[in-house]
Amino acid sequence: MRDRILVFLSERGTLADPEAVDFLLEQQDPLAMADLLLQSFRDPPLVITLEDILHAGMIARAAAERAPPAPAMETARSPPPRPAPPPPPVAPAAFRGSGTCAADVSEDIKILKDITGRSTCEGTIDDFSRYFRHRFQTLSRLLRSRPELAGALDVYKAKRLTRETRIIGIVKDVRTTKNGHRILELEDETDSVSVLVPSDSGLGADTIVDDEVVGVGGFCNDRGLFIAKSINHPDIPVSKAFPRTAERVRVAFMSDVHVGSRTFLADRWAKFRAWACNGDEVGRSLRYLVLSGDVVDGIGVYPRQDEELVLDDIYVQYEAFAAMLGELPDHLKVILLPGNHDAVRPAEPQPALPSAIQKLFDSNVLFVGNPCTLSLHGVRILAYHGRSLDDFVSSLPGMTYAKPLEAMREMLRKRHLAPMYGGKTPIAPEAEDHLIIDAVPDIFVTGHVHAAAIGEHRGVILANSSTWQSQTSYQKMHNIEPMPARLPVVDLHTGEAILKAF
Ligand code: D5M
Ligand code: FE
Ligand code: ZN
Repeated sequence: MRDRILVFLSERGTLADPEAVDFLLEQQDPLAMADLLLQSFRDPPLVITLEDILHAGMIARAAAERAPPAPAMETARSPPPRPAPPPPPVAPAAFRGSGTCAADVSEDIKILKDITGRSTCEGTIDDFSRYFRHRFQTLSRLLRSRPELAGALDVYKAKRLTRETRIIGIVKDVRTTKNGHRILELEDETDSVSVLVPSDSGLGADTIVDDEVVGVGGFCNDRGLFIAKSINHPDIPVSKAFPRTAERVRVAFMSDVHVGSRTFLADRWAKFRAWACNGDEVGRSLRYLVLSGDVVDGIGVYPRQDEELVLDDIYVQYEAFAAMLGELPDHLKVILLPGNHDAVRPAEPQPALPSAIQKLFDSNVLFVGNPCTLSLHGVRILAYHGRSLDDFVSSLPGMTYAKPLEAMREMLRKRHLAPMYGGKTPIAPEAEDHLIIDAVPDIFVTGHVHAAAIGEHRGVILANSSTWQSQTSYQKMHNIEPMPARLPVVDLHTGEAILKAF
């Protein structure tokens, strides 16, 4: 059946990634579902992802809700309207096999990378130049290890040659000319050069943002302009396999609980608590809960926030959240990182919450910084609140708050969580750039945008971890539609991911 689906799609000019095919295979009639799915796209993507399927389901549902009731009788001449395709289910809601009882499995957590206790920066000019030097050196080393960029030259040298060469640099500026060509200002430690990415070069779809490190192949023309023929991002070079754990326990990802806000969804949380305490086999197999920031709404985070708070004391907010976590089963280990609403410096990397707040919680909660790389039974998890998603959405056409996985894929391609400096994401110029994705994670999770999605990029499982807050007045003003009370859960044995709704 897998082959039949692939042939069916390729005959219609598209492909599907393995997760999307798995999803279709789980449906009652996979080919009919694939057909409906293709009908739902105005422009089918080159490769259909699981996220595309979930998105198509949401659109179909919204359209069905908006559709006027069907007329009682059709006139003889008008053809009957085509029935709207039934929406595919929102996401796989169940694992294929059953899990181990979490209470029987001992904890295995290693913190692999975290700024907490190691911050050195004071924000001086020296700090900034050292920070960017570290970013350039680390990512250019990664790029240089790719066969496409072997023998890359210094910019100073490449500018003085007319033959084809390869260079690596940090993008200081990117702009589009009125003819649709793009011009990058590329800089390394020796010199800088203007790079022309011609509109007809086939590189039009390549996403380039300020301050990322890229490799470019091409040649310098007689006016000193470097004409690009190829562009390389560090990316995840080859699709990787998931490292199976011996025990079949699961990890859930949550963020943006926003306790203290009027819009916190207490009823949905109660459903989650009931499920975690005496729910199904997935609930019983849940060993870890990674909380990726914005656990409380905070104080003074945005103008006139006090009008939207029911708890206006930061300690009372954390106390309330600590009590909520205290009601979850003892065998559920919580790993908590801060977000932009939490009581710690907003500049990233953010250290763990201060001890005055930590002591409000019981010992089942492990406090880490944002971002944090940790290992659970050998499975490497990169958790990041996701503030830079704002910068991706505001600077790249095609990126939306509803589809955060696209921006997350760009982060992996650029091997950086927040490449754009000086946007909405405040960055502290630490001695090392902690926002570089140096080791390849097995699971990459973000929150912040209050969406809910699971997907994949070159073998890395992606998740965006929803929210427990309904639409705020700010989000209403900006047309941001949240997807609250969803819980991505990943099986650490198989790497399967599901999205549970409450
Ligand atoms: O962010 C929740 C969502 O709302 C996220 O998609 C960003 C958006 N948001 C919130 N405040 C702002 C501002 N000031 N600018 C741009 N986008 C914003 P949260 O961090 O939970 O408030
Ligand atoms: Fe949030
Ligand atoms: Zn946030």
